Amino acid sequence: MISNEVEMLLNDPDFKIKIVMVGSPNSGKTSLATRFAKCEFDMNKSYEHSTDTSIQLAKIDVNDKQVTTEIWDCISELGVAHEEKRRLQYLNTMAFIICVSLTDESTLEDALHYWIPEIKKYSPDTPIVLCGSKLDLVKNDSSIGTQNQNRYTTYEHMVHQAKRSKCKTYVETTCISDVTVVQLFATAIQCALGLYKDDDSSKKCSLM
Ligand SMILES: Nc1nc2c(ncn2[C@@H]2O[C@H](COP(=O)(O)OP(=O)(O)OP(=O)(O)O)[C@@H](O)[C@H]2O)c(=O)[nH]1
Ligand SMILES: [Mg+2]
Repeated sequence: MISNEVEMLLNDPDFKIKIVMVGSPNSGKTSLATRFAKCEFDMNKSYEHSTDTSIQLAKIDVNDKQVTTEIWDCISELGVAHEEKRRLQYLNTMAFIICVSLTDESTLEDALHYWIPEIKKYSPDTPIVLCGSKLDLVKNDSSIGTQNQNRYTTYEHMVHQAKRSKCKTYVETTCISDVTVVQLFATAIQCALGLYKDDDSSKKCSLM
């Protein structure tokens, strides 16, 4: 059920949903944002580190109303000066996505010990979605992609880590197709609008 408050927001033509993505270098932020906003992903393109925060826009339908989502893809450098820049970029964020690469355990360590604490420090009440990226590159029960590496962590362990760190939920993604990427952003948007429930009832709101 959508509250009157959310209904009013959705009726406001200037309303934008601000989603901020953070995570360590090479954790897949830019690829996910671009896949969602532009439906583009080139697996053969070599990795290019983002040297500045960028914003991509995507139009989505929430309960038959078209709303703009702003996806902020934040710089991943650590250190005081970069944290200070990000602190300002976090203002008015409605939901965070923290990216962790399923091929690189250090990105999970960084999420637990750096990114989650940074967000909790500056935006303690804003919902966080923990995202495990590059699912196609790891061995999994499902049959997505090339799966040439072993996972360093199970899905269940990641769900546990997300709960323990007070993230709203955990979603696994691969940019090789739209499905999981749409699921990630749909979840983040539901969290942003206060519509996410950790059970089937959140699916009563129609999104996309
Ligand atoms: N196979 C595969 N490769 C991916 C996926 N997502 C990202 N990559 C690759 O991983 C590398 C890093 O992805 P980016 O999206 O640039 O990572 P980032 O988090 O923006 O990195 P920084 O800008 O350095 O913070 C790129 O070479 C991507 O092509 C995925 O789902 N599957
Ligand atoms: Mg990037």
